[in-house]
Amino acid sequence: MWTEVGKLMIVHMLIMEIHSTRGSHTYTDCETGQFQCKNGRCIPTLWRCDDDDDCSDNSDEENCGK
Ligand SMILES: [Ca+2]
Repeated sequence: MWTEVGKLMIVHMLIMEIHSTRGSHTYTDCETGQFQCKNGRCIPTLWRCDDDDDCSDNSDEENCGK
């Protein structure tokens, strides 16, 4: 018979499970050396501020200190 604490533990474990399966590869995480566009795309940091719209939303050409 489940106690209230037991139920909470089960729910907690399920939530952690969902987090760990999602966490490995979300579109919000770029690898080291990559720049994340506002649309979530990852491009090499070298492509930032090169006067070319690599993000398709021009966010890699923003805040370039022009
Ligand atoms: Ca660019």
